[in-house]
Amino acid sequence: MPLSSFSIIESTLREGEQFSTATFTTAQKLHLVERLDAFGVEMIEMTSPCASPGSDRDVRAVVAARPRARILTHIRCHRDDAARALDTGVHGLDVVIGTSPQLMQHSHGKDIRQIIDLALDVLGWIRAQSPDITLRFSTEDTFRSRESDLLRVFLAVADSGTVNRLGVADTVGVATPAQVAHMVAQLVRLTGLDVEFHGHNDSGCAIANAFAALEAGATHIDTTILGIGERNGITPLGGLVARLYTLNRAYVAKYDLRLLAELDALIAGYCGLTIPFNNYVTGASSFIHKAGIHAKAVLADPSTYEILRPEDFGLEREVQIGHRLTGWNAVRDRANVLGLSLDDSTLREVTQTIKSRADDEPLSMAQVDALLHEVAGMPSPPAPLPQREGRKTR
Ligand code: HCA
Ligand code: CU
Repeated sequence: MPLSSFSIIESTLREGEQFSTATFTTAQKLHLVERLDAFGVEMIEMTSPCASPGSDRDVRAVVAARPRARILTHIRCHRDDAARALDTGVHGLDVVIGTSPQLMQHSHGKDIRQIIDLALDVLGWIRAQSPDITLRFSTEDTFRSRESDLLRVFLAVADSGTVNRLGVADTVGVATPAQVAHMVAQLVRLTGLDVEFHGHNDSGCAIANAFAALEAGATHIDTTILGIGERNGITPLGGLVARLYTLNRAYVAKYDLRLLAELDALIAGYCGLTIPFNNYVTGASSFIHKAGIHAKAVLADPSTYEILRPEDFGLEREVQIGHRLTGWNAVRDRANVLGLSLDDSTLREVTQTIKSRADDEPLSMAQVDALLHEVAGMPSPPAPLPQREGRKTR
């Protein structure tokens, strides 16, 4: 499958609700669905209606809002759960059952033969009730499951002809990209069905694993905004977008990337979080350039040190000047922005002044501006231009 035709299953309203500080109100869910629709995700996964009365009401409210994205709900492999989920009118069911020795022992107590029988029963029943619904079957804790067990389960399900998609889930964040690629490639080759990857981030591989899945032929990737989810979460929407964008912007051209910052801020607000400084794309320092050598090159051509163009995300870059690592090119650029004409030797001198003063404490942009006005023999402006610290370039 060409990388450009994958789909995002946005699971902030399911996996994301399992994040420690996430409890979304109905209004927040509806608003988020509306913004995810504007961004352009293909599918939105919601908490099972069996979880609580409010969860049931919210799935119905979201379906009734008729978003463009397909609404899925996530259920255990049970006929009762499936019946309740079907009753909400969702467009797709994501059915999951654990296959690792740990989950077979501590979660449902079934062996592989029983898992296969149950899966065939539940999936067959769902398909009989609803010939048109999108049906996915996944194995929880795929990467601690025995490969021979997985293949037995997946092949039996694929042969039953009931499902549209198979899912592999790195439930504990233990998989490596090579393991994910191996598993996904096998399923694609053996079943020809669509394959979804869901990856936790416990060991920091969630984005790399999602990408490996896509390269191996996966058709669907689960994400959440900011990567929220159980423990430290799953593949973040913004991180996946950044990974794909840097390879080829066309892979993510179908999404409105300028809404990423709004989505991240929305979920940070809902969950009482601060967006990490090193977050993909939307971290506070994602587009700040500091050292003199970097500043010089970025001012000449931003692509020298940027693989993501901030303007494609509705953001701005910033070149910091008032610090000890500054260089005279950045200072000259700032003087030009302020409309001050200073000769090269004056600029070099004032650069040295900034460096030695900044050895004690970095200068604010207002202080840099005041110094430049002073050496130019001009009165200082009342406020720094532009407003934020640093020189923003387009
Ligand atoms: C969980 C379940 C799950 C399910 C993923 C899937 C996981 O909450 O533990 O349905 O594919 O990580 O295994 O999120
Ligand atoms: Cu999960």
